[in-house]
Amino acid sequence: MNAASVPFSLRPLGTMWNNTQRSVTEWMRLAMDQTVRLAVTGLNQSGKTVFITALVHQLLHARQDSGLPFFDCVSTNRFAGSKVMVQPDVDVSAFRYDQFIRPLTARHPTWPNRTEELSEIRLALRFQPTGLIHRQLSNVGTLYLDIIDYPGEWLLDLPMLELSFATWSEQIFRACTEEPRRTLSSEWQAYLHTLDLSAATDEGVLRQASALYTQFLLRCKAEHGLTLLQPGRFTVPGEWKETPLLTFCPLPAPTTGDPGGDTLHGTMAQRFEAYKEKVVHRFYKDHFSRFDRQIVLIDLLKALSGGPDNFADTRVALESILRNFRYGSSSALNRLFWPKIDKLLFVATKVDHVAANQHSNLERLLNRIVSQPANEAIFQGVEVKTMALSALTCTRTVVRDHDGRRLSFVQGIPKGRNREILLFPGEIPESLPRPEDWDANRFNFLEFEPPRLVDPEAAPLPHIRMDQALQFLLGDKLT
Ligand SMILES: Nc1nc2c(ncn2[C@@H]2O[C@H](COP(=O)(O)OP(=O)(O)O)[C@@H](O)[C@H]2O)c(=O)[nH]1
Ligand SMILES: [Mg+2]
Repeated sequence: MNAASVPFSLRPLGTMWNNTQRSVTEWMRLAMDQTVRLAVTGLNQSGKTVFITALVHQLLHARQDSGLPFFDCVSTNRFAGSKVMVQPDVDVSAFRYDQFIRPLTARHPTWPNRTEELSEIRLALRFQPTGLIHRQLSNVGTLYLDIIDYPGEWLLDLPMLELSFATWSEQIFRACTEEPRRTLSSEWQAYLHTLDLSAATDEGVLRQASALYTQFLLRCKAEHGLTLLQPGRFTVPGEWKETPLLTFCPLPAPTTGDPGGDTLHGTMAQRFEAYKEKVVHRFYKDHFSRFDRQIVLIDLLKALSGGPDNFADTRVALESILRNFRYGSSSALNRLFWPKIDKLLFVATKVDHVAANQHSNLERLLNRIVSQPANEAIFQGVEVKTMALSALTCTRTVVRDHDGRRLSFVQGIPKGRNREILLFPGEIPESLPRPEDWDANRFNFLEFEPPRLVDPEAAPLPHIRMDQALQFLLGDKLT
């Protein structure tokens, strides 16, 4: 007769105790398993998809000798492996790790396709705990890591929550008095001038006005690389594409008082409010408020290459995004956001575009740009770090003598070519660029093709400081 078939009351006392003890231990172990919801945000093309893909690849291939010396759990040989699990939310798109890693690790590697929606992936990380209590309960701990990828453009909508339709419209028209917005918005503005805003609502007119406004935003983005574009869903619509929620645009103040409900003006104002409530507010409630940790990716090199106007626009857009991290205690948004976030990491991405001796300057420039929101977050008790990293390193730094000077070059395959070249990418200012820096046309950082990896299954992806990012984001949960 085996133990399982012995009636409970007849089992030897020792077995009962063992079983009871095991189930309590198991229960406590389960209670100690933790989940971290890591939100990855950044403007379009800042490197989110590549970062998450590379991070998952690192975690799936992490071993003691895998080139993550600053990721303690791995370098001290306590990491027992990880696995992609079923994601927790059934109503969110899956982050398609398999689809993204395949082109990156192919024989002729290419960058993954663009993604423009919210998606998530869950990993289970197994590790040997160091804490005495934890170790007594179990030899293995599990950390569930949920990574959420979402477009930073959607964060640009947050300030709209606190604006009326009239104030928001005013802000947009003010921005359109300056170039290049003035020229790009002319067709949309000319159309508005033909309209009687107090006329009865006409869905066709609403659609045409919002289509012209959307076209204006898309041209700002495509032709000038501008990022401060509201509403964020007009350029990155996600699930709301072609719904009435995205069928409105800013309007001038009516000249004859409030034109009332069922007029063009009234309907646009109602849609603006509906957009705030159903799109923006819902996003914050369903997702934003549930994040534990946040990483903000910033492509500062692209912003520098874009010239002074582009750089200024990126800064304003970033400030707008980062304002989410500094709402005072009286704000409703503060209550949505602050209760949970305990770590915030600002990252300058694609640092492999420049030589190794420029990394510290890039980090200083990043520090300068995010200093205010970083300080606010620190004041609110959040642990904040800034770093320059590359999720997938595509170049090597090569030091050569040139005209009697020792210069640092980078060697890699520029985007669109198929042969390596050696180039001098120039220097990064350690603080905000001065007018003479712009005049000298100093910033023109090339993009590169992904590296050709010999055996991506055997070796983890080449990176710069991903281990430090992992340590900051997860290290304390893996002890
Ligand atoms: N050299 C280099 N380029 C990168 C890296 N990460 C992203 N990129 C480039 O940036 C582009 C946009 O990256 P992606 O992750 O799709 O941006 P997302 O729009 O924020 O998801 C890619 O197609 C690459 O050209 C990196 O670590 N190193
Ligand atoms: Mg993406």
